[in-house]
Amino acid sequence: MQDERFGAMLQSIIDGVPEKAAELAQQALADGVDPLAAVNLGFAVGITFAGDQFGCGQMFLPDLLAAAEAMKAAMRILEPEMLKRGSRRKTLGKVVLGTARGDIHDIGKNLVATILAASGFQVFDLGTSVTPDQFVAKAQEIDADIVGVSALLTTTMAGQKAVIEALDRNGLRPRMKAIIGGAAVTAKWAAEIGADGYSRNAIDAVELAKSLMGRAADQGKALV
Ligand code: B1M
Repeated sequence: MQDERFGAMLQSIIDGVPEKAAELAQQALADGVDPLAAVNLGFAVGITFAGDQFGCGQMFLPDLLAAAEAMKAAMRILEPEMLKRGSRRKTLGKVVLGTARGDIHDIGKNLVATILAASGFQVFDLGTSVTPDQFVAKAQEIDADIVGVSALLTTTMAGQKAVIEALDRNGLRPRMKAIIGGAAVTAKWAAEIGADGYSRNAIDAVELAKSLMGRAADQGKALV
C-alpha cells in the first residue's frame, strides 16, 4: 500500500502534473504519512529519475520543467507540516542559505532550509543565484553562525568558492562557518575550497550544522 503510494508520487513528478502531486501530498498528510518520508521515498525519487532521463537525453527540458513544477507543488503542501513538527524547538543557530550565483536550482536548497528550520535553526533564505556580496551582507546583518551555499551545476560550484573567499576577505571566518552541498558537490571539493563542511542531503546538513554549532540539538540549548 505504502509502496503504491510512493510509486504514485514519483509518477506524478515524472508525468509533470502539479495537481496530482499536490493531491497525493495532501492525501499523505491526511493519512498520517511522515512528510519527510513522502519527499525522500516518493517525490524526490521522481525528480531524480527525471533528471537522469534528462541527463541521458531521454527527457526534454520542457518535461523536466514540468517535473520541477510538480515537485514544487508537492513541497508547498509538505513544507508547512515539516516546519510545524519542529516549531516548538529552541533556536540552535542562525543560518544564511542560498544557491550560488548563476544557479536557479532551489528544490534541494529549499528542502535543506525547511529541515534546518524544522530542526530548530533560524534560517534566512536568500533564494537563488545569490552573489558573494549578498551572502556577506546578510551574514553581517544578522550575525550568522553558518553560511550555506547550494550548487547544482558544475559551473556554479565556483560560486561556492567565491562565497568562502568573500567571507574570509571580510574577516567573518572562522567565527562563521561555511557549509556547502548540492548534487555535484563532493567532500573533496569542500576540502579543496576550505569549506567547514559538506553534506550529501538535507538530513546530514542538520547533523553537520549541529556539530558545527558544537552541541547536540537534543540538549535544546538556545544560542540566541
Ligand atoms: Co537542472 N540540471 N538544469 N533543472 N536539474 C541538473 C542539476 C543536472 C544534473 C541534470 C542532468 O543533466 N542530469 C544538470 C547539471 C549537470 C552538471 O552541471 N553537472 C542540470 C542542467 C544541465 C540544467 C540546465 C543547464 C539545463 C539547460 O537549461 N540546458 C539548467 C540550468 C539553469 C540554471 O541554474 N542556471 C537547468 C534547469 C533546471 C530546471 C529549471 C528545469 C529545474 C530546476 C527547478 C528548480 O530547482 N526550481 C531542474 C532540475 C529539477 C534538475 C534536476 C533534475 C533535479 C534537481 C533537484 O531538484 N533534485 C537535476 C538532476 C539531478 O540532480 N539528478 C538537474 C532533488 C533535490 C531534492 O535534490 O537538489 O540534489 P538536490 O538537493 C539535495 C542534496 O544535493 C543536498 O540536500 C538536498 C536535499 O536532500 N543539498 C545540500 C542541496 N543543497 C545543499 C546545501 C547544503 C547541504 C546539502 O548546505 C548548504
